[in-house]
Amino acid sequence: MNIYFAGSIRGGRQDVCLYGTIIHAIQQRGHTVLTEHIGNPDYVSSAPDDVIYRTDTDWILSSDCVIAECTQPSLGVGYELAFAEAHEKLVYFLYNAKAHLSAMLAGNPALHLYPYHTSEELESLLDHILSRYSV
Ligand code: 6IA
Repeated sequence: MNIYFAGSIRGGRQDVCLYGTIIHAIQQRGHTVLTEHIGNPDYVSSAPDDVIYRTDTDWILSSDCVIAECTQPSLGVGYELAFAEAHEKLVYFLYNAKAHLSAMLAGNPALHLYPYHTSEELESLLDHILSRYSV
């Protein structure tokens, strides 16, 4: 399956290694991550913002589902998640249970929210989410 992974870029790169771990775990389970660069600590891009916007929204539309790591707040991730929801894509929200998740996510009963405490818990949540998708 083609999975769009969303994680903070200009919102702050504190969790970039965590993103890399999640992306690797998704790939190890046999799926394609359209946005592998999100987990690369050295990622730079000279593409203009309008090209980034068009590429990313096209990828969301072509993806089978969206998985987001929402611990680090990011305007871009929030926009992508609302865009995906508006286009009837399944979106899975992963976040550290200690994070103060925005009420706009935490308060929406229609969302698939997955708080986790440990990296083991995160791995088993990914297993749970990805078991719905055959390779
Ligand atoms: O507001 P943010 O930058 O934190 O938004 C991050 C989200 O928007 C990610 O999930 C990305 O899919 C998307 N996004 C934002 N900026 C970029 C980007 N280059 N390249 C690809 N996707 C992006 C920005 C240039 C960067 C190297 C500084």
